[in-house]
Amino acid sequence: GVREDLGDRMRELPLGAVRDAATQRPAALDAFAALGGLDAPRRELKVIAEVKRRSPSKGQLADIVDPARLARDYADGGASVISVLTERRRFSGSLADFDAVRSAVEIPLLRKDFMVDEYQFHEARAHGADLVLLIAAALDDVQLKDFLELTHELGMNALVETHTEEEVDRGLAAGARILGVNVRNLKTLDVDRSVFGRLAGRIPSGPIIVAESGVRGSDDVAEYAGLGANAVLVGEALVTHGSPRERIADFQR
Ligand code: IGP
Repeated sequence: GVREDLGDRMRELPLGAVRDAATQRPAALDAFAALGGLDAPRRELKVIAEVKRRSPSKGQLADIVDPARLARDYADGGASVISVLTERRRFSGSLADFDAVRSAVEIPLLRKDFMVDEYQFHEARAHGADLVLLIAAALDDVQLKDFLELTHELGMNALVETHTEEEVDRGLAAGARILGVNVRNLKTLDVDRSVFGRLAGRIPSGPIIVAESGVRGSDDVAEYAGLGANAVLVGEALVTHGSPRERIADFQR
């Protein structure tokens, strides 16, 4: 359809044109505030619900026929932010999925992809993203700082993803306001939930702390919350569930 075409055409735009397209968009929504803002530790746990078709570890997770409908379900269930995978090769995501979700809900959206090039940040904003992913393991200190700055210049927030103590320190030094701890090792794909407590323990108060990956049910959510998570990012457990809306509500009880 039209949106798919737009997605494909946008990827072919030169940097100047995608930059212009980004400035035409209404301002980004405040994902930092949606996740509790400076008051995050005193607020109830927030859920970032992910539109995820496939994962490299498990293959196809769900046949998501209508990402817009899934996104509305997430929003109705009380998700504070929706994450949409746009990486195609390993996750079968696309900017067309992102566009479909953008036109369906009015809560902040995370463009979930491996962000390694300035182009992708303007492109994310041009598609209406409010939040982007910065994976500390994939970026050196200069890139981390520069991309964080660019993200903020574009009016967006960044989820700075970490998996080791060193990455947490680097994320903090770069000025991350939303710090994710991914309990899945992106190289081995192993999930080790104990990573969260270990890393969360060294994050000073200030940044919003997001526990990412491996949430199977409300027990995992409660455990992360008890260890200092302000939000959880959940994909598989939602897309493989018959009623994601109820599942999210469950997580927040
Ligand atoms: C969601 P899960 O186990 O609930 O499906 O995980 C999310 O954390 C995971 O998709 C993710 C990810 C990433 C995907 C975390 N960091 C980086 C791609 C790239």
